[in-house]
Amino acid sequence: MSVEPTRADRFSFGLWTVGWTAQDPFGPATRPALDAVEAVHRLSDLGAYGVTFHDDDLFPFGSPDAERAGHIDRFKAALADTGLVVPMVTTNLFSHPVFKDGGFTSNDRSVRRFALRKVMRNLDLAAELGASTFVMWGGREGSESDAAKDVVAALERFREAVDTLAQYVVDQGYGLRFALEPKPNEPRGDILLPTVGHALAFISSLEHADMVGLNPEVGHEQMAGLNFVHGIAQAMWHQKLFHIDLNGQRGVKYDQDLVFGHGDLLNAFFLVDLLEHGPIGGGSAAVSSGYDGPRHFDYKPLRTENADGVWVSAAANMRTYLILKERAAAFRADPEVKEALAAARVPELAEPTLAPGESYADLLADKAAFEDYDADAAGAQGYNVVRLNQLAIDHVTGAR
Ligand SMILES: [Mn+2]
Repeated sequence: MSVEPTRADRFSFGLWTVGWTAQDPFGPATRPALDAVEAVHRLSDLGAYGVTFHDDDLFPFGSPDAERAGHIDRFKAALADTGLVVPMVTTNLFSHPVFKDGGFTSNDRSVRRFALRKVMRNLDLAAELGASTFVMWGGREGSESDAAKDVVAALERFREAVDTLAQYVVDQGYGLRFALEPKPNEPRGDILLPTVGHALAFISSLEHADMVGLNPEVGHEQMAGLNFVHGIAQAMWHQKLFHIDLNGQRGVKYDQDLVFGHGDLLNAFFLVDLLEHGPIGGGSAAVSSGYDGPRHFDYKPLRTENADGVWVSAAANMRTYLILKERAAAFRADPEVKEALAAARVPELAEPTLAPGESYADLLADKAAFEDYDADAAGAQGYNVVRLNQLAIDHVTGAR
């Protein structure tokens, strides 16, 4: 088994991940700032294929045009030197105090107009760098008081923003799609579009719904106590898994941004299995295969680590993914797993409940389906789930 990452694995990292200097609400930075050019070279050396960024990661907020251009030129040169690509770009609408009540949904209309302009400028840069995905994480779009935010009006303004920006992308001829990133809370007490499900419903209301999908993050769903594998499966079923943020989280608490797999390892295993192999029981006509986008890590190196530890943690994300990928392949190939899947009736769920051409009238006429059905016998059967789950644990732990 090879757990050495290559470009073919399509691993990417945000500049803000390895570049996090580890200041938190209780203490200052524990590491020096990291230059974007060094980050590109180190990530390339470790086997990544791509790098992503917020505008403010690359040039400080409010940089004069000439300084901004200088930062972009240095970054482009590093990309050219290494061959790294920029699959995704995003805009910081959360750090500067101007955004403390939100960007697209600030109560102050002038802030909303400024936010749209900041994103449009960054869409130009994203297109210039060849990105295909533009992520929108609305970290400040929310409130701490139900008196201070008209949520219905805020959703209307959010929709106005996404519709306006999508029209801009269409008119400019940019090859970009948008990916909304749900999060339930932090930094706001409550954030709009808090989960994958909320965001999917919001997308269905958009003028350019076809251009807008999701960038779900492992920890963000798990902060809400939700099963990330279920969320990803539903996003895939809606054809809305445009991008993904991989990391680790241990239960319902603050956003930990741990290394991928360093939180809920079993959920990470089934996530990699789904992304690599598609639905375990065969899925549906709409979704029978996996995810072909970048494997993007959005994590924070622990505050305990020094600069060397940053690169150990970056490598750990990719190593964990590749180990789980190998374990998932072994799980799928194991004849005993195939037999256990059949015993648990998993593939049977892919079979339509009505036969081809069968109508509800035919179902009503089928006495075996109801009048003569032995519900007690069906209720007495076992579904053999524990044996199947233990086989997964045996594979994850290397016992098989
Ligand atoms: Mn996070």
